[in-house]
Amino acid sequence: MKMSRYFLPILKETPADAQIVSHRLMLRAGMIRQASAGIYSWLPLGYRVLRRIEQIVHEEQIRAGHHPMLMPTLQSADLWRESGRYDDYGEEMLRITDRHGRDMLYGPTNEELITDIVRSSVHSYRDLPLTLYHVQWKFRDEIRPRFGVMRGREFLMKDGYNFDVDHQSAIHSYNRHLVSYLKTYERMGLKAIPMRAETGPIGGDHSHEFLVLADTGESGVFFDRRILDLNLGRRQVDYDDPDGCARIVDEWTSPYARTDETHDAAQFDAVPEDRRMSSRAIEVGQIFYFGTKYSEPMNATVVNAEGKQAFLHMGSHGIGVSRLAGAIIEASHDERGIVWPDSVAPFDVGIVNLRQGDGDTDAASQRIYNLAMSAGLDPLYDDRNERAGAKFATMDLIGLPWRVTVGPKGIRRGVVELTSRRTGETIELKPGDAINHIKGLPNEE
Ligand code: P5A
Repeated sequence: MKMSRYFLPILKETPADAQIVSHRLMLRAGMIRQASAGIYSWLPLGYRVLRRIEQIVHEEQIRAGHHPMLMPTLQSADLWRESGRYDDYGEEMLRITDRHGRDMLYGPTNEELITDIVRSSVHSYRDLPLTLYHVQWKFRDEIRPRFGVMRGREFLMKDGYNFDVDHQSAIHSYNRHLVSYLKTYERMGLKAIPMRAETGPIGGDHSHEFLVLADTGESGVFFDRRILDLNLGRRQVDYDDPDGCARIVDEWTSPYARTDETHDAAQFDAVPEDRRMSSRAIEVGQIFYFGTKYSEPMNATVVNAEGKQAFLHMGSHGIGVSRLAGAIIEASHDERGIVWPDSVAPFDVGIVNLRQGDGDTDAASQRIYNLAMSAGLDPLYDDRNERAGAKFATMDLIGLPWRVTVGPKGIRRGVVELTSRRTGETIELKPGDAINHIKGLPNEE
């Protein structure tokens, strides 16, 4: 992408009403623009990040054996009356009446709709276990939307729903989700700690939230520092192995880790004092097991192995996809701007032409731009007629992992500068080697 043709509305001023750094940086970097309270448009740069986050979520869900699909944003109130949640959900639900006077709602979550789909076509235990999920916009009329995409009214969520024949099988589904979420957040460069949680309007009594430590987070958390050392890394997970998944879940849920809603001071005091930590944190996901809470009132059953009708055992599992864009920035920025982890960066590398209009520098910049693309990288080439300082400031603000700086002096010696956004380290390399370095490949001969 060439910056002269891109839509990147960078703000010079720091927006006065943005209280936290991720909100400020997303506005300044031209990632989002507020449409109305708690509702945002995703501009091209922000949309790239959102799509990359979504892609990681899809890959890890599919790896865990879950099936992507897409349900609508608007739902009929009738299904919610069946489950009994239409009245319970309260003012957070946006209720709409269509031209025929039918009650509709903008989905805040999809337990009812998916239960209706499954009950109409799954009738035997042989069709189970089954987990379906989608990534879709939700609406919750939050009383106090704030912090940009962190607490929006309209927000993008991955929500998945498991259907199992009994409790034991449903617990494996729960564990599979917990492990796949650990993997998902790790791939985004985040340390998200699973913590025992309350269940609120979703229901059930078995739930974990995933929390990313950040001073600006809305949750208070208490945990044993040991949990920070845990890492899945390259460990291969067999999602069809209930014992293997349960062992990983045990490993992550044994150290003390609770939000202020479930905190137990006596148990926390049993953790050695030098390991006791408390902090603020951002909730980036939550998983639930709620047994037959929806299947009973909605009469969703299958014939089990004994030939009897049995209510489906269910759980639901959510990742805050749009919130993650903000959470990643909270976890990874400096005084100059965003520092994207490679896996979610909107472009892989920024190319800065120090002397736009100079024949040789233009040609060299164009060459390295082509080279990056043929190497499978996604480059953003700053080909505008701007001062070097302004170009560097823009690149630092939008936080691409690498910057290649092309100037007339270097070109005469056949080299460009490669700078890491994270470490600030700069090295001189031949253009081809700069691209190899970004790709983690050795230099050419
Ligand atoms: C699980 C999936 C549910 O709704 N039903 C379907 C269950 N869970 S949840 O915890 O309420 O939401 C899942 C995740 O969505 C994000 N989230 C939000 N993100 C931005 N703005 C909001 N107002 C908002 N509300 C929830 C969170 O990351 C949450 O963990």
